[in-house]
Amino acid sequence: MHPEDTTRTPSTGPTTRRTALRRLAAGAAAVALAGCAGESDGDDATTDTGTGTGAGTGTTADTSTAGTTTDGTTGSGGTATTTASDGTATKTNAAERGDYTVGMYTDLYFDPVGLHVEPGDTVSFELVSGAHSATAYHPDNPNAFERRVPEGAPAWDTGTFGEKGAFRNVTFETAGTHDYYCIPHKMVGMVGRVVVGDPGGPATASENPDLSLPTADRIVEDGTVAWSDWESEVG
Ligand SMILES: [Cu+2]
Repeated sequence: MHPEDTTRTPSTGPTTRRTALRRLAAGAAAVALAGCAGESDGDDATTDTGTGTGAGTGTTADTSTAGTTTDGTTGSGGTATTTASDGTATKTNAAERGDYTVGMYTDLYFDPVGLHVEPGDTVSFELVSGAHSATAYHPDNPNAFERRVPEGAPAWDTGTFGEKGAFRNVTFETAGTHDYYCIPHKMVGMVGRVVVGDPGGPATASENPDLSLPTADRIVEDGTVAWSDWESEVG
């Protein structure tokens, strides 16, 4: 009873949240179910996301609790402040919140999933729930596999951290489109996009392999794309 889809390549075509979660399900169930769980299309009527399509309210509400951020705590694996040659810095446990905040959630998404900033702006990646990282698709980062940040952009990476309310700041100096992912959850589509100034670079030239993302042009036009809006569009 093995369908012939065991050799399907999940990297072809747009990756929706549904297929990403299906990948998670297949992985969690190990090989036993992989052969039967595999259709990548054909049952569009079902939405097997845990958050529900119509209930995306309040996803950013609890960022206001971030006053609990402490200066002294250190996350695992990300205790150093690194400054790349172009001046882009990834700071850890910065006391000051940046110009923008992106929340990281236990349901495995970044919110907003798309954000437009200007060169020199700082984005605070805040741990709302779970344990996550925000990590540039740069060959020097773990399991990035491909570059999806502009040439000259450093391998920015917050490291994985799990202190609720803590945040890590990333200052973006290099213009273009920056795709990033969560190291523990990349394979289930926990990825996001920051456009710095004008869109550009490899992330603009091809679809993200782990999750379909809002286009850079749309992000510039809208300023931010909320996860709840995007999830309801790409299902
Ligand atoms: Cu994560």
